Formats: sequence, structure tokens, C-alpha cells
Amino acid sequence: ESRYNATAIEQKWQQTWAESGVDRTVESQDKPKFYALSMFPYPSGNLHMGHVRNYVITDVIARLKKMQGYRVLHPMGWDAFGLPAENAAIARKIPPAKWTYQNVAQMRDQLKQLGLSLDWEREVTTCSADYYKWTQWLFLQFFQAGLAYQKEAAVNWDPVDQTVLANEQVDSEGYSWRSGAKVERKLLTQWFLKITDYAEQLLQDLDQLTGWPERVKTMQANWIGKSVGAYLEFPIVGMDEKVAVFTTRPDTVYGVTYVVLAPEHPLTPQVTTSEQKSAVEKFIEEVANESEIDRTAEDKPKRGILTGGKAINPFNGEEIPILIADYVLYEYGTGAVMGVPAHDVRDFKFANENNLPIRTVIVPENSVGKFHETSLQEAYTDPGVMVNSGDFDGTPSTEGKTKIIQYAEEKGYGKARIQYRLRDWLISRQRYWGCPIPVIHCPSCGQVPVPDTDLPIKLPENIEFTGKGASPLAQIEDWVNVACPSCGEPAKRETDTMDTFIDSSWYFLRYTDANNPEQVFTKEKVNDWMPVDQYVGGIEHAILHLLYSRFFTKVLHDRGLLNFNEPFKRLLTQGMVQGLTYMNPNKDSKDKWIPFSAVDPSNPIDPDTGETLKLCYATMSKSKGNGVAPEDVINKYGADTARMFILFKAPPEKDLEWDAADVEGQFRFLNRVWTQVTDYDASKIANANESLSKAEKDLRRAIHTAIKEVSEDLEGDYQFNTAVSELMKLSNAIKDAKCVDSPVYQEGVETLILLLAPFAPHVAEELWHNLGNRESVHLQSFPEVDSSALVVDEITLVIQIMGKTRGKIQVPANCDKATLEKLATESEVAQRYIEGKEIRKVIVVPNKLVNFVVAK
Ligand code: ANZ
Ligand code: ZN
Repeated sequence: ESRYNATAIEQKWQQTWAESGVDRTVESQDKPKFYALSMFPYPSGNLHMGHVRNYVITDVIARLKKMQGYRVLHPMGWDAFGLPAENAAIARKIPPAKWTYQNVAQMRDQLKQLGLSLDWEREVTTCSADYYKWTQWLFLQFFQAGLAYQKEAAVNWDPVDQTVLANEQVDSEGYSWRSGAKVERKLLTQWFLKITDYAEQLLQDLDQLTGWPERVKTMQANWIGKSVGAYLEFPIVGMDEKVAVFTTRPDTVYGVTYVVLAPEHPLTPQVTTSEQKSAVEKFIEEVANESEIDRTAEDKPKRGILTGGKAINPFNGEEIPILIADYVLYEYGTGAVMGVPAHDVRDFKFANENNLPIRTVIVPENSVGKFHETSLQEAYTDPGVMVNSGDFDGTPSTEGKTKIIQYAEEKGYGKARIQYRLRDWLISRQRYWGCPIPVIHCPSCGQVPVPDTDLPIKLPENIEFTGKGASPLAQIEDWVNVACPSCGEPAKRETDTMDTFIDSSWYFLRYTDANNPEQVFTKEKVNDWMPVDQYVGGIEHAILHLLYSRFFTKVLHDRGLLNFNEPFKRLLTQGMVQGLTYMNPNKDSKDKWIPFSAVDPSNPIDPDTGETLKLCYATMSKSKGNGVAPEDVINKYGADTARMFILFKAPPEKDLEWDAADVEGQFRFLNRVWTQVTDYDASKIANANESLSKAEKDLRRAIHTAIKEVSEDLEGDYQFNTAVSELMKLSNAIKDAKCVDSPVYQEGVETLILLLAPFAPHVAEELWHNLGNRESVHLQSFPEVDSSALVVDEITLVIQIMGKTRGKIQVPANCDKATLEKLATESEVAQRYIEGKEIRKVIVVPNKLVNFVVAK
């Protein structure tokens, strides 16, 4: 075949590879291991460009590592539980399992067309009972460790359909997706995992993750949100109770002029006086409808109201009012704060709006004794020196923090406290298409874990989905009613299923021993392959998925199941794929994107308003109608071109603008390589000469420069884009080489194919075989640099007269200054320009230039 026919060779090699098992994981211990992992997809039914980019990046790394002598684990699976399947069942009467498996089959085919070196024998599907059996088993590990518990929490409640809604089923205005009813908050008993027990470790161990983007680590640290401070108690006037607060600024305690409770705080009704009762109740009701974001937003006015109750500041004995306010959250700290308006921005605003006194207790060092209360224009939040603070006056505020805490501990006013923003993980879902929680509720024994031998607790089939009523599982009586495993009396199964983030918190462990029916995984295998050496996925998972996976790993480590405590050594978060999109700049963010299909490119106007549209790049999405379907590109140019384009167009962590012309450019490049290799005639290659000619030396230098650059680009930061440029340079050097019958030329052609193999695996394989090789190109060693080939033996020397470049000459590399001066003086250029003039001075810059200063 003389023409590059991508479709034909891609189909041929995909089939050959599947049959020969070249992509199967090798377990042999004599090679170092490398675990390359892409975040597994949700089986929505269609592969999009974001997936393609993700999997191609991981594939290049996996293929490269294999060629570099590693045994590589490179698996794929499906994050297959979740709401869309259930919504499809409600809307279209397709059983969730059927819908899911259809999608899986479709997407698996699409993935296979990309030529990914995946070991399909390790495929995991989280909704299959042989996977979720182990999800249940792991849940019970948490349960036995006291890390899974039930408590009340608010859920979204649809009062019309009488059902719990997932957040995704509630629109941005707070209405149900199905009934259209205004969604209410309702307290229900829910399951939680105690991730807060691991807050400190999850924070500390971020330091170990040197291969993670700083940005992701910062996001995780902020999410965990550690604050160091004090827990202080303020006695309530006329009651035995105390208001407990958490503060990060114990040094300001003499500046407290009021305390504030969250409206939901249990003390609120107790401290409220009869005069304030109706106003307080009204206020509580109003706050109940505010979102947490509105309540805490800096720019929104903070509202509060006096309860009429009074507390005492134990440090100075002062009586201060107790308020309730929307900005104090019940879920954080103790649900109450001490108000220090002089030194906290929010308190300052709040005090001014509500006419509360402001008292300065910290001043800058240079203004001790000079400050005036009335001059305070804004809160002073910097460190300084304590004033108005009794015996602590004159203490630097940073020292004051510890001193106040010490004093509080002595006097019994409070103690040091560390507070995290991280909450326990609510894992209960009142939904069908998820992993059933393996617990049985017995009237006499309480919560009884399902015995291991009864796992998996399978989801019942043939259910009618109406989207109404209690959770679907609760309606299936013969599934719900069971004998208690402990006492044998009638009991009921838990009907909640697990958050799908649980399924994805351990799938990477299962891949190491994916088909084990007896165990979740063997220690040997999991400890051999883990941790993942390179994880690749979207930045949208920077917090939850990655934090939950780290949490799972730590718990299982502490249970003795794993010998490592971080799952992902290195993380690459790839950028978005963007497409050209028509935009109406006058419209709101949600409506401003106008689908391509609705616009006439010769007259780009908004079909609704007639306004002129702008063309710009935006992340590809269904709603914008600016996506490019992977199969369209594959059908037109082949998967190899699609891969090359994606890798070449942008560094992996940057956004990538889809550009048809650049896709075409990569197709032309592969065609050029094709022709180059096809035109190469091995029978013409002569025996090696004693010493290499200049042409041969030049080509060898180009070959080994390419090897060096590509290897370096693929090490560390994975700069695939510059690596592809190096391949193009090498191809050019081969084209220009004047030594087509030399063994060096053969080396050039073979090296080009080998370097290309991880990027464009099909065409590389075809060309490799066309050269007469029998073994797969993907089983070859990645070329190594011969550094002697890199040595430059000639350099270009610039000749300048009076600082002006007049010409260039070739001279041997690394000559000393005297030789360079001599060669330059003798050169034809110098002779011509100097002719007859007196040379006053010669400046020599070794390996670069010689400058002659001459008399005028
Ligand atoms: C008095 C004070 C004086 C405070 C001052 C700050 C500056 P982070 O860093 O986020 O932990 N706070 C405590 N619990 C709260 C709650 N449930 N809702 C709203 N605010 C709460 O912030 C801790 C600080 O946030 C605490 O320190 C408290 O205000 C407030 F000059 O106490 B501070
Ligand atoms: Zn029982």
C-alpha cells in the first residue's frame, strides 16, 4: 500500500493488538512498575473531546513507560451508578441497568477506536454486583472502625412528589426538576463517614504530594480549612448555661462588646426575652430561607437582632448583649461568636449597622498611648500591641494569643482549640441506582451489619420508577423485610444507597486485582502496583474525588489493608477542550451562547434578536452546541491524527482550542512521515564507512537531538507539544539528509518511527512492519541518546567590522581565541572589508564572533 489509509491500518492494528494481547498487563517482578491511570468516565453514552484528551494523554505516558522498560498497569472502567440512569428510567421507562450497560458498550467501542493501550481484562464497572459487593464490604470496614454513623441532616424535599431530591434535581431557583414544586428542606436520618477524624492527616500529607499541582493542593487545604485558636465560654446572666465560642483571635477578648448565636442555636429560644420573642421568631424564619452563600458573602449586608439576653465577659466581668445574626453559621465551630468590631471586618460592619459599641484593644506598635477611639474608620486586623486589656496591656498581640489561652485554662474560661472547616461526608442517597448500604435495622439489636457471607446485597430488579414517594427501595417490601442476622427476628434493610463518590474512592485499588472473586484485592497485588504513578483527569475533581480517595486510602491503610497512605503520586489536571462558538455579548451568561447550527456564518446574527454575534472560543459543551464529535475527526483523518493534534496543540494542563486547520496540519505531517518511510529503500543501504561524512554526522546529530529533546519533554512536565515539534524537526532533517544510502539514514527512519510510536501508535506500527520487522513497535525499547553524536564539531563564526555583522564562516568547534582570530583575519569577508585599513583591536567571543575595530 503506497497511500496512507488511516482507517484501514487503524482497524487492522486494533484487531491485531487485541488478539495478540500486547496491551495486557505484565506482572513479572523483574521490571519496575508504572501505574498510569485516567479518571474513569461516567457512562453517559457518548465520548466527548474532554474524554479523548484525558485518555490520549495517559496513553502516551503508558506507552512511553512500556518502551522505557517498565511493566505498566493502564486500566479503564466505568463510574456507572448515578442519577441520570434513574432519571432515564423515570422519564422513558428503561431499566437503569439496561440504560447503563448500553451506554457502556457504546463508549467502550468509541474508546477502542482511539488506539489506547488499555488492559480491558481489568475493566471494572461500579454498578456490577461483583464490584459493589466490595464497595459494601469496604463500607463495613468503615462501620466496624466506627467511621460510619447515622445522624439527622437536611435533605431536599419535594412536597408534591413526596420524595427526596438530589441537588442536581433542584434547579438554581430551588424548584423540583419534575413536579416544579418549590423544594423544601427536611430533616432525615442520614449516613455519614467520619472524614473529620482524618482532617489533620489529609492536610499534613499534602506535603508528601510533590507531584501534584500546587493549585490542587491549595484547594484541598482550603477545603479542610484548619484554624488555630481558642474555645471560650461566656456565662449567661441569670442562667447556668454558657455561650461557647470559637475564636482565632483570643488576644482581642477584652474588645468583645457582644456575642452572637446562630439563629438555629439551641440556646436562642432560652436566652430570648418575652419582649423580643416574636421579632426573634420572625427573624429565624427569614434566615431559614437564605442560602449559606448569601449568609456569609462579604458584600451582602449582615442582619442581626437582639435577643434581650445578656452574657458576661469573664475576663473583665462586663455585661454584654446576646444577639442572633445570619452570618453566624450553626455548623461551624460552636455556632456562636464573640463580637470584636474593632478588629474584625465583618463585626465592624455589623456593629455599625446595629449600633453596637466598638472598643479598640490592639494598636500598632508605634501608636501605643496615642490612639483615639473615635478615629477608627475601619477594623484594625493586623498584629500590634494589646491595650485596654487589663494585666495584658503592653503585650504584643501574637504573644497575647497564647497568654490569653493560658490564662483562660488556669481560670477555667476556656482552652486552646483547633477547628476544621471540613464536615463529615454525607453518603446517604434516597435513590435506587447506587450501592445499597449493607446494614439491617433490628428493633432489638439496632444497626446490624450484613454478614460478609451475605454480600453482595443486590439491587432488586423489575421496579417501576415513578419519581414519586419514598425512596424506590423502600417501596419493595419483600426486599426490605428480612430476618435480623443477629437475633433472627423480623427486621428491615437500610433503603438508602451510597453516594457514587464512594464507588470512585477505591476503583483504582480494584484494578490491581480486578477479577478476584474472593477478596477485595490481595495485599501483594495492591501493594505491588499502588500508588498510582501518574493520575490524569479534570480539575473539577480537585477537591471531592481526590480528597475522598485519599481518605479511603488512609482508612484502609490504618485497617492494615494497604501499606501506603497516599493513592496518587503524581497528578496531571488536563485543560479544557474549547470550540469556536457564536456569542451574543448583550445576553446573560446562560443564554449568550448561540449554537453553530442556528447561525448563518456569512451573516452571523442572533436568530432571536438580530444582534451581531461574536466568534470566540469556549469550553465545548452540549448546551453551547460548539462540540466537535471525536468520531467525526476519526472518520475523516484517523485516530492517530486526532491524537497528534491534541498533543501538539497545547501543553496538557492548558486549555486547548480546537482548530480544523491544525488538525489538517497533523494529518499532513503523518502523511509526510508515511511517504518518507515508504520511499526509503533498505536495499540501498551500504556498509558503514570507517568514519562518518559531514552529512552523516549532521543527520546523526539531528537524530540524537530529537531523542534527547523528546525524552526530556516527556519526562517531568510531559510537554507533548514540544515533543511533537521535535518529531517534525527530525522528519525535516531526514528529508534534507544527503546520505540516503547510509546506515545513519536507516537509523534516522527507524528512530522517527520509534519516537512516534507512543503518539501515533497505529501508523508507527504499520510503518515499522513495512520495514520488515515482525515484532510490535510497542514492544521495542525507546531510543536512547548517544551523547557523542550530539557533539558539534563545526560552528558558525560571525565576522563583524566595527560591530556590524558582515558575514559568517564555518570553523572547528572549541578553537582557542588566537586560532579564531587567525581564521577570522584570513577569511575572505574580513579581507574584503578591512582591505588596507589598520586593525586597531580584535574582540573575540569564543564559539560566537570576532569583531574587528579598524582605523577609519
Ligand atoms: C473573634 C474575632 C476577633 C474573630 C477578630 C476574628 C477576628 P476561621 O479562620 O474561618 O476559622 N467565627 C467562628 N465561628 C463562626 C461561625 N459559626 N459562623 C461565623 N463566624 C464564625 O474564622 C474564625 C473566626 O470566625 C472566629 O474568630 C470568629 O470570629 C468567626 F478580631 O472571633 B473570631
Ligand atoms: Zn436483632
